[in-house]
Amino acid sequence: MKFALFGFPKTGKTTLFNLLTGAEYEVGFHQKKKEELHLRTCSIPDERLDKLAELFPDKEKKPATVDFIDLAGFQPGEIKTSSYLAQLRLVDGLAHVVRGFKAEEIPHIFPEINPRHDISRMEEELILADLLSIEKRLTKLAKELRGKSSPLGIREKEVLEKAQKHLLEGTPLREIDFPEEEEKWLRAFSFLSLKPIVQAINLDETKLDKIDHPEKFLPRRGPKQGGLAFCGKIEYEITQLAPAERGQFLREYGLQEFSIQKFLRLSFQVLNLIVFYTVGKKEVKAWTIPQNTPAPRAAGVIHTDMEKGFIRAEVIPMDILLQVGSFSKAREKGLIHLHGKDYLIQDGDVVYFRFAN
Ligand SMILES: Nc1nc2c(ncn2[C@@H]2O[C@H](COP(=O)(O)OP(=O)(O)O)[C@@H](O)[C@H]2O)c(=O)[nH]1
Ligand SMILES: [Mg+2]
Repeated sequence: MKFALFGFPKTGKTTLFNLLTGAEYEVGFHQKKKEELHLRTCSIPDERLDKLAELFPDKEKKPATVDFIDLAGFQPGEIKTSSYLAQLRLVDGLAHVVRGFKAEEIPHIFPEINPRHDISRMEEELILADLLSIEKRLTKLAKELRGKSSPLGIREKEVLEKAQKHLLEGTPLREIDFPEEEEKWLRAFSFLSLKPIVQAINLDETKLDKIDHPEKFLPRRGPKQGGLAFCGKIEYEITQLAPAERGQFLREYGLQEFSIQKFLRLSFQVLNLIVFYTVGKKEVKAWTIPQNTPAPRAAGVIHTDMEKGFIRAEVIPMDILLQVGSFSKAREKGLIHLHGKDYLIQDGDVVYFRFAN
């Protein structure tokens, strides 16, 4: 799973990146080259994995991970430039960092501090980038289709025109319930407004009472989208304390959680993710996949060969395995089930994939 932190300049992108990943990049500093980015991989804390790993003390515990990238800020109208587009297209989810704090010495690009306005403005940017991609592709398609009969080309044109219509009405593609066949066409273009998005609002320290109600700052609500409010300044101060003291200070500010905890929960929601587990020769591992992933595709997350040569999946739900305490007991009791290629992996499944090389 990979998320890009992006947004207008001086909104707290690098501040949030540091809070989420434990990195210590300099903030308030303008990345000079647009291509320059920060990248960090974080382990996802997982109590079920901890329990599973206790059953296999000689194996290494490998949590699922999330990659974060932190991009340079961009001015309105700038997102279309290729260096941003290429980076944003690569990720599974977008995290729009939104300016909610006031500070005279840190000018904001818009006259007011208004998260709703800035979120709408950013949606327009994503929509505009997608419209440009569609226009380009339609122009090329028109040439390709001239004088030829290509059912696939015609279908592509229809799907793109449908998407274009929604975009022209100002609707991000993630809000449209496309049939699977159309969504497949669209996914191939990595449209920005189709990607799940978290809007992370960097609140003023005077607005801490709003931190549990990020939805108040969202101009629209929809699927594959969610809000998170944080206060970069205060959370940064807390991270400067000794680890043992941090929880207490967080609560003294009336805060329940660190941003990473909220972010991970929200990212699972907007990407519609579940976790499955594998127990290999040396490692006990957690993997994230979208809900309703068929077994072969889940195997492909581990290795493409396992997807190609998929034979069957041996599956036991985690809570049952923990109850009986070992694979051999589970096998004796007939609790491990064999599933074929149509089986949809469930959250908490412990899976052994049989495959042919
Ligand atoms: N007052 C205040 N300043 C902040 C907050 N979050 C970030 N800043 C400051 O805003 C400036 C820009 O932050 P940075 O994380 O580099 O923003 P970026 O340009 O979006 O990456 C820095 O000087 C930060 O210290 C906040 O919650 N409150
Ligand atoms: Mg930055």
